[in-house]
Amino acid sequence: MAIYCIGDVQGCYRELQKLLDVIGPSLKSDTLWFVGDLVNRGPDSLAVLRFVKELPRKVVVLGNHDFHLLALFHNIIHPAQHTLHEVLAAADCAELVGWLQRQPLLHRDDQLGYVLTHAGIYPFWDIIEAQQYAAEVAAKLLNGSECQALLQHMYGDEPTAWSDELRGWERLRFIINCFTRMRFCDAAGNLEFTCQGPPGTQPRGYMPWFMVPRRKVRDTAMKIVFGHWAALAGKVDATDVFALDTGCVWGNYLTAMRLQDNELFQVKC
Ligand SMILES: [Mn+2]
Repeated sequence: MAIYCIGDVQGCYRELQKLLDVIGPSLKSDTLWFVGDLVNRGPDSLAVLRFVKELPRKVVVLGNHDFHLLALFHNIIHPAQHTLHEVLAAADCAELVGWLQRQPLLHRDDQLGYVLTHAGIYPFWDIIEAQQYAAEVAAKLLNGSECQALLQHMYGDEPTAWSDELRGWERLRFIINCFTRMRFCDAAGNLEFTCQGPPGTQPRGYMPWFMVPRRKVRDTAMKIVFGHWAALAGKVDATDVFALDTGCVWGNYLTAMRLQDNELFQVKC
């Protein structure tokens, strides 16, 4: 009854199947966790969605590309080009998107001592706060008209820092940005969204979110598994966070980690 946590799949269905061949999990008794960004950019988002949705034992958290699919489906955005046409044209699209929309932004397993989110946990939130804020967004996604409005208002980089006073769309936008887009943060809690490179390429004063001094969820019994940041290539200077996006969609690797012993499994794109 192992738990395998799998990095950003982004429509790379073939690599996902190869990875499962390498791991050899029992899909009936082992559990698969996905760090989010199941879809977009890769060649077969539809097959990934259908496969993961039907898994008997899985946990999925939402990533920015999953939100992108929700926004496309709900006619919020109309980009000139995107890679989700096949999903949107599928006969079971509404069912797949409806399922995706019911997935959380954070999953916590106390027994194993892991918390799963797409981009990480904002360094100035403790685990209780993080869970509460993730739940605020999830509640909106579950409600038809509020979901529509949320998707309309979620785009943007502002506000850059958290405040308990934040209300309305600003509050929810910041929460979504933390859980799905965060990489660099400064000591005052401002997020920086323009830099997508590895540590060292960010503007002065910023650091990876997991290196912020006095990060609240740190060195506790709760370790953080996340994806989103392919440029890290799985490397972090911290013993309590695990970066699983190894850039499969960019021609690199799809990675899984067995949570019980931190053993890594990888397949090349
Ligand atoms: Mn992402």
